[in-house]
Amino acid sequence: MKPLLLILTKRGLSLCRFAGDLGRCGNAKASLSLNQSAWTAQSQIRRLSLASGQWQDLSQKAEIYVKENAKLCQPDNIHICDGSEEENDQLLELMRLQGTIIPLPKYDNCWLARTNPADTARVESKTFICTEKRSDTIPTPKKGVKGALGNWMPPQDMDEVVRERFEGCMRGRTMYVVPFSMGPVASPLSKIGIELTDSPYVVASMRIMTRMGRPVLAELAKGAEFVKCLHSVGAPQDGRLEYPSWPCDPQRTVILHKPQNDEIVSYGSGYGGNSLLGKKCLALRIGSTIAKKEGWLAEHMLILGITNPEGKKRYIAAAFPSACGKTNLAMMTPSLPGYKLECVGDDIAWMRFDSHGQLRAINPENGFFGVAPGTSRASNPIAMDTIFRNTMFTNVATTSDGGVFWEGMEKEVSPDAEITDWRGNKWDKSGPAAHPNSRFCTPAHQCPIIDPMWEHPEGVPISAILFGGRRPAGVPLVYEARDWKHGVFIGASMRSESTAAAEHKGKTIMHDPFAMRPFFGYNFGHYLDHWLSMEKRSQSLPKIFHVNWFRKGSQGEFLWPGFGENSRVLDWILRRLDQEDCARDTPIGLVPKPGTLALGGIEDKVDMEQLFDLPKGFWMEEAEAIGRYFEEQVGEDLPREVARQLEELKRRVGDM
Ligand code: OXD
Ligand code: MN
Repeated sequence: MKPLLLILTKRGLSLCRFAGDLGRCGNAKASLSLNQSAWTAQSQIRRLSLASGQWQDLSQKAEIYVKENAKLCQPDNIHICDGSEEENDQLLELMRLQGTIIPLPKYDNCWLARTNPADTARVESKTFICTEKRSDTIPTPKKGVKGALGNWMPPQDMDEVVRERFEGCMRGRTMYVVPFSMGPVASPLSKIGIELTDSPYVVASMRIMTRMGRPVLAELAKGAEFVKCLHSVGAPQDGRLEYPSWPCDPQRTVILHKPQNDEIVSYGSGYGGNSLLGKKCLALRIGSTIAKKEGWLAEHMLILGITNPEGKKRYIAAAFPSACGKTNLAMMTPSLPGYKLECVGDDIAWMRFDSHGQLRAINPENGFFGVAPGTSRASNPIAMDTIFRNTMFTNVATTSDGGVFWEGMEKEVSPDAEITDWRGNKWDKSGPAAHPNSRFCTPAHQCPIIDPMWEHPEGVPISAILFGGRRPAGVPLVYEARDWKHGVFIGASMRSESTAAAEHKGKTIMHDPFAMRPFFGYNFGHYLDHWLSMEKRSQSLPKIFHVNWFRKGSQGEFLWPGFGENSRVLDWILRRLDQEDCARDTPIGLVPKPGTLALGGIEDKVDMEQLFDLPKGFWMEEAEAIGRYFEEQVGEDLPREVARQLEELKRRVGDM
């Protein structure tokens, strides 16, 4: 019989068999609670023993997957997660004892995790797609140019990388088996995954971000296919954990995807984008390869519903690069009277045409993993009403009254409160209090404006698609694509100022086509073909627009107030969907005719001329930069139609 541990959870005393995890952690207090060597010896004998759940809970295929990987990783225990509240309480308590999380007593069931400072973002340079042929994964860049559209690894190298890192990597730890569904359980648009992980933080976060546990086990028992997701936070080769409460192995971190087998393997990082494998890895990288095969779209897009003052409701999907305000737009409070906005999702959209040719979207996620800094009552009051219950915060700062703090919350904390920075030190103001990529991980159903259709198994009908980014110069507030092909070109040409969501340093304008550059599961040229092919699937394609809330004036000031005022732009877009004659043609697309953007009340604050100015020099350079990017990065894989669109743009700009 395994040693049992009594753990005090918010539901009282509870029995726990997670002792192995406590043994592995460096928290002296926790380590005292068991005799580690006795435990390890015992675990050698009981390899593959279940600490929680039963083998019958898994389908035969799932059981084989778990056992094969348990043999490889050699955990002390296996725990099949049922997703219950009791299980969650025990995991939270375990993490509290390990020092991985601390409670935030100001709120209800909210926690803060502080990571190893070397593990705070997605690591794009260590993220690979494994296919036999390189050209299935990435276009061939021009000679002498480094490819920037993903990384490729041949399958045999992947096997070696996995063996090197995973053999015995879970010794002294529990392997959690996390059955999860991306999308409502049993929806025809949803996909199931099983994540094997040695991180209780990942389990607790997956419970928020996905539908996890019993209902998914029931689907598996019916024989449902699943995406295989193996994750370990790992440990450095010398075994020494610099931050025992946040084990990881930044030197050897690697995130691998094998689309041929619907398989994901992630080692060395506990940070969400690298470790919550349902999100970027499944829903976007593997998702996009499945979508290509099955004829649909897996996209880095928010989904919102907007009802105009006449009561007509439409749904819009929008692709912006990471940390460019997707969550803010998805939860926007419209400043225009009579408008109502509801949120379906803030990061990912799975979209397919139904039998009537209507594009329909689901949000495959179950929670929001939002960037905290910049979120405030002023910028996103709805998010602030969502996140102070049942939330896992990561790398935010704390206040002496038991709450959280980040840049943007200055007016929302007591002036007497002392602030502890994201590393756990008294904040000396020499750097940011919260890490710029600090996050909240919070259940979507808590959002006060969650759309009544957000879990509808068939998805919501999409009428418009928006592309956008942070463009301080040259790019107008809004413009409309001439048609679908032009819209695909606009998506392919997207550029944006870099942000803190990934490991980039400094601010530069980066190409980020479709906001998918870090998330393509296959060759971007083939992805463009796939988008172009959608034209064959429907007579009533959504209209495509480009928006830019971030244009700046000569003094560096934003020219557009943004946030709730963006409803004025959505209003114009909806009127375009209703065929209103409120657009005029320009070389880059259709922009609002003078006087047609609803500016009532803010006329004095915005300079429409500057906002919609199209400097010829800028657009010549922009077209050149896009052309160079296509030539250097996409080469022969660039669809002819996209090249033609670029030539058209150059011609029109040349005639300006
Ligand atoms: C995210 C990202 O975490 O895009 O959503 O980086
Ligand atoms: Mn994202």
